[in-house]
Amino acid sequence: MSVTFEPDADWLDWDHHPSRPAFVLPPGSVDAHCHVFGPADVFPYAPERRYTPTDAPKEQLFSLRDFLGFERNVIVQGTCYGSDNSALVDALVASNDRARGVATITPTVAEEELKRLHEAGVRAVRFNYLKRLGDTEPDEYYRRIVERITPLGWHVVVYFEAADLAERWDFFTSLETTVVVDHMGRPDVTKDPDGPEFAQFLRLLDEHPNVWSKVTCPDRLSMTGPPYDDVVPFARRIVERFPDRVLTGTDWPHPNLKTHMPDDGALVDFIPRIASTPELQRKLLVDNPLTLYWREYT
Ligand code: 0GY
Repeated sequence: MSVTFEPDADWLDWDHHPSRPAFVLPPGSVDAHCHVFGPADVFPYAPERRYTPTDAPKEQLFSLRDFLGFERNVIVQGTCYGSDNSALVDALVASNDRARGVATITPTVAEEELKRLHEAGVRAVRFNYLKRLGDTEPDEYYRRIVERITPLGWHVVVYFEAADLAERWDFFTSLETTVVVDHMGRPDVTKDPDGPEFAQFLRLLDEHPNVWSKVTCPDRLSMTGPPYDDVVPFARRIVERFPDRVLTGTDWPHPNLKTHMPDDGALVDFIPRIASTPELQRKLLVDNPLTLYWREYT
């Protein structure tokens, strides 16, 4: 029996006509945070999902990659798929080695399945701590997953709100794998980038050389809207202080946005505002993602 999926009534669809960016991405640039959704009739969403998106299939992702001037993608399993990584694996396999993946798994995942994910190009797992996206499990649950992935050389991606960092600090800092934080730990950008809240996040990276940050999603964090001036000082501080531990990406197709849908071309033009020299840009867009996701090329 096939199930049909209606996108949420307030769902904002992705921009089918992005502008061509003025910034020319350096050769080998990686869009290190994006998703694939659907087609829903081929890759059905998880019953426990918190949202139902519009289709955003791999063909569209790859054509956006080419249009914007990226060469590769890191595709992150969306929470609407739970731990069914089928759409992700399908996209990785179709990418001709030009995409790697961040999966969601459970501690009891079969060894064969882990092997299949690795062969398809998965190199990390993601732990989501945003309550609006799903239930959070006890630390022990995530530790069991870490035990499963460590032999494969995978790393951990964590997604949390700034207000939750203090509570999660001990767990995050106990991890021995590389730990990549999504979207700068979602700072409140109305606060002072030199104030105590953001200082706590900077301290996480200062004290723990295995912690990296994505400087993604100005559109999610901004209170002022495009061109996201209020996010620049936060992202810039991270890029300048930790140039070898930062990643960026489009976040296409931008799930769960409520105020506006960003223009992916404008998001590319945001990059030179936070990485102001060719060297910082090369590290952010090429060297760092290759180190984490295409280690064999570096
Ligand atoms: C993002 C952010 C969000 C959603 C997801 O997996 C997801 O469902 O990542 C969000 O709603 O903030 O990184 O795409």
